[in-house]
Amino acid sequence: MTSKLFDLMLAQVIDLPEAEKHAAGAHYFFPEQASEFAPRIDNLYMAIFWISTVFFAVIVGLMCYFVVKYRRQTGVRPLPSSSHNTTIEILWSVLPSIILVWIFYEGAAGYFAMRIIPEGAEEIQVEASQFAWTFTYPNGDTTDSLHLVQNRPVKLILRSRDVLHSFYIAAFRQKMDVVPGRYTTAYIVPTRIGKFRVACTEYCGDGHSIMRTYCQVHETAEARVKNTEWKKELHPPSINGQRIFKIYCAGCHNLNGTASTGPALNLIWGKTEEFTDGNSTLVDENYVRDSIYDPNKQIVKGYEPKMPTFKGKLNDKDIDHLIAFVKLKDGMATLTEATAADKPEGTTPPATTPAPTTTPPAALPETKTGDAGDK
Ligand code: HEC
Ligand SMILES: [Cu+2]
Repeated sequence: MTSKLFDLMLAQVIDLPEAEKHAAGAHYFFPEQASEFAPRIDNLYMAIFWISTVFFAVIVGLMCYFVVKYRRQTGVRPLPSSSHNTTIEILWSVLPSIILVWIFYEGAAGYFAMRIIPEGAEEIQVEASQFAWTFTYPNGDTTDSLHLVQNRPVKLILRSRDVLHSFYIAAFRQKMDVVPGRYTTAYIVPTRIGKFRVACTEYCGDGHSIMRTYCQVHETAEARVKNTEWKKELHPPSINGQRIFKIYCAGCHNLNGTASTGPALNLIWGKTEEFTDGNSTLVDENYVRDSIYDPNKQIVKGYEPKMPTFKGKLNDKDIDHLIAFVKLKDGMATLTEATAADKPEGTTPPATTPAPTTTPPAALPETKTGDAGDK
């Protein structure tokens, strides 16, 4: 029993990707700095650490010194303590304020740099489940370890299949909750080639400690294509989304900019949508998901609450696919398998046997076109 436990612990240590062992650029507090944000975060951390250390030493040092120097002694009469010293009071208010404002500024600016994700970042879907990670790339292929390209910005779109997890790559200083029922996002610019450990940092069940994998950063996109074990997917998510759209949504939504029972879906991505209750929201992954599962929570201005919920009919994956389709905006109307396969990266070589275009999406029940809406 004990030896088994010991073996298990040993396995956890030995199992480390090689990067963690050589850890070039690692600091005695931190693992290697492998992303654009890492130096900034570490520098702020060290600055706060040293500011605290210096103040601690000065304050506690002086205190000890004074305790000894001004201890009660026979024959010495205590002086009345001075009630006021403007210079000192201004100094000890202004100086710490400047330091605190600087710490706040650095923290806020660093936070925004990580949260405001520039357009054009490669989008990778991350699915957490007890107790594994699945990564889906823009062409639909998946892997169970994360594969990135050096210096290429990535937007991770995370969701959970079951309970709360947390996605953590220490070498990138990136950590994000993965919450069931919604999407969260994280932004990474990997700067070093190598393998880095990925862990779940939210206790998620008895297999929590084995919920780990690695992230490999490749030198070029070509190297990534070649050196990664892909689980091939026949179609990119947008093509799957298009099929679901034709079956369930086309009865009420156009793709040519004109309103039908519902708004034209090619116009919505990235726009700020106004609702009948006077609120408004940016159309992002979570908004589209909510619109499909809980359509009557907020009604788009100018429309009636006629959309049925698709809870139970469409699963998380279907929603991912629909979102990929909606993101094409005006490309929605003209999407064909040929245009979808036209990936800049060419992460998948064209399938040798083209799929028959009539195959229904595997995740969906057999449904006749048009029976979803009741107009
Ligand atoms: C029975 C008709 C009907 C069907 C079927 C339908 N919708 Fe809707 N949808 C609407 C209406 C009406 C609205 C506007 C009112 C509202 O906000 O619910 C809407 C709103 C939306 C919105 C918000 C649009 C915006 O401008 O902010 C999205 C996204 C959406 N639908 C997606 C879908 C998807 C995806 C499907 C297929 C899975 C679908 N709808 C199926 C009628 C429908
Ligand atoms: Cu987990």
